[in-house]
Amino acid sequence: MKNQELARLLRMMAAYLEMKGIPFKPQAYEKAAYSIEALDEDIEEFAKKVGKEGLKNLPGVGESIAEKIIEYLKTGKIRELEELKKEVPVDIETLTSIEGVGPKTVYKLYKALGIKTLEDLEKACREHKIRRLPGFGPQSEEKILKGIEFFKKGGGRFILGFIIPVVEKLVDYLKSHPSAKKVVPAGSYRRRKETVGDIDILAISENPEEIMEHFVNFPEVEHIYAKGPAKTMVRLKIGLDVDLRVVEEDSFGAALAYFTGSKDHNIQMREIALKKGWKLNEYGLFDEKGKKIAGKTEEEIYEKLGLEWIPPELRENQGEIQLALQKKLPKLIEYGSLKGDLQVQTNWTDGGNSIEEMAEEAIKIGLKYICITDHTKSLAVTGGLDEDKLLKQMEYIDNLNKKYKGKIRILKGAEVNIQKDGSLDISNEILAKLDFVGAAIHTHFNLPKSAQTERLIKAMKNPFVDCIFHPTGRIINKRPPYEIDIDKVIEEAKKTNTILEIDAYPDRLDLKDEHIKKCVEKGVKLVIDSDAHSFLHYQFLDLGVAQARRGFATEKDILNTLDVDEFLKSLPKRRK
Ligand code: DGT
Ligand code: CA
Ligand code: CA
Ligand code: ZN
Repeated sequence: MKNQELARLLRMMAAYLEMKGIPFKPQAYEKAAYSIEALDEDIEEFAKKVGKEGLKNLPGVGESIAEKIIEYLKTGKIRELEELKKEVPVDIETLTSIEGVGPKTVYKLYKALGIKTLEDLEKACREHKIRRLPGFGPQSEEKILKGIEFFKKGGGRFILGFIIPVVEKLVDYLKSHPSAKKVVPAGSYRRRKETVGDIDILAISENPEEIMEHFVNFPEVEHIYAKGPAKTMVRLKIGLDVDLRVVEEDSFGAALAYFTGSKDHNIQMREIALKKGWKLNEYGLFDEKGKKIAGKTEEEIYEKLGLEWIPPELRENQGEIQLALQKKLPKLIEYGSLKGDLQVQTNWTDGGNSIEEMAEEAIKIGLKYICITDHTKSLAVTGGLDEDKLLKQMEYIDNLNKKYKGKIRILKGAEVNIQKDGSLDISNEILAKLDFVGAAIHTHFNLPKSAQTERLIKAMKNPFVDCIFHPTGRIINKRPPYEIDIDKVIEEAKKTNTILEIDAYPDRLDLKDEHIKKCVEKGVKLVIDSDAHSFLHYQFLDLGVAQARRGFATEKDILNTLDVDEFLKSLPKRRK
């Protein structure tokens, strides 16, 4: 599947165009990259089916980008990009992954110091060459170094939501082999961890050699590390490693439990077996005489050990084993159980689709309500709405609701920007007219911890703020969370009856699992939103559900499992 690779190239195009100071085009390339990444079918098949004109229906894709997509699918390259690369031969992708380093900075550094790679950049920082450049200083040099360290710590882990399509495709491909009896991904992928190191797949097959041969012939395989009938290891073109193991039917459950992990969970499980004088490994559960007493299914292993079966998302040794022993595991929120989405951007600001398009797709996938939450005026880069435009949008939505009556309810909302001092950039008088208000931090990420915490708390104290969006502000593999005292924030959310969001966008997943767990324990209400900037992004909602499950959340913790009227009534501090 070429989606991921193409998205990469389009992002590089965006970066080069931004470097050259070309207006608007970079944003279009970014949007197009997002669309293709989120497309749940192979771009090659999709392009064949819909043709150039059809490609233009994807958010961000116009005539010229559609042509480049077709060029890439034909030749594997984008000529214009090749030329740009020749002109400024830098590792634009890696360099711009560093927080605080944009394409224009990359260009300046290349011109002034010949910096082409991450190594060059790090060396120049350490030799204090950056601080001497005009427009830079010791502070920006420090910041770049910090960014490099953060980037390196991410250490080549892949963001779950971005690799799901290719893994699903691989699993389907393996299942299509006539000798495949069962094919199940295990490891961190099955636990739905926000990032994965590699993919571990288990299979049952009467003909291991044949299925391994089939595996290495998967078109996305780039390199074969090792190939044998029991285990084969490859690297995919996107850089992701995949292990396939063929195991006996009789020990499939034991293997699945073992390779699902986590390692810490496994160690605890083995301890429980040992205490009974038994043995647990990837082949089965064995009693004191060495007789196998379970192994075919995971369920029977947990049962024989006296535990409830534990959903994979919980297997991180975070208290799940004790609860399972007491048969007190929570009934986790189910996939597909969200009825609404409370954070949806549209082309009134930086989204790729109209309100109507967002509504119609929501209807198609079975949502009962969406809340339109465009950015507000102080976030100028997104074309944020001012009071007048918000009022206009409200009126517009009121009319649309007549059209969509019985199909979907569109709620009036906003993603209000929290300013440096914790005040909002839209007056309370206007906020009072909205159905639902989310507030979020998008600037001044570097305040000291106490000031940042106070800033967020001040916003929560506003009686018109229903929810804090993406409360910690992190971007996985790119930007660490801003410094806040999260326990204090959660406590204050409880006190002020403010909802906290689980933003399901793959590189946000913010709140993260451990914070969600704290909210659940404290009774702080949560919502799960896609943060959609395109109609294709609703599919991320289930990633948010996965994160919520990892945080022990049940249906009652997540307010958008309610019907719209119930939801509105439940808003903890609504002033009606
Ligand atoms: P990843 O790939 O870094 O995202 O994380 P995992 O959890 O997929 O880890 P991975 O791929 O190294 O191994 C897959 C599973 O195999 C892991 O979750 C638990 C099991 N496993 C691996 N090494 C050990 C070990 O030394 N002891 C035990 N008990 N289990 C292990
Ligand atoms: Ca793994
Ligand atoms: Ca592995
Ligand atoms: Zn935002």
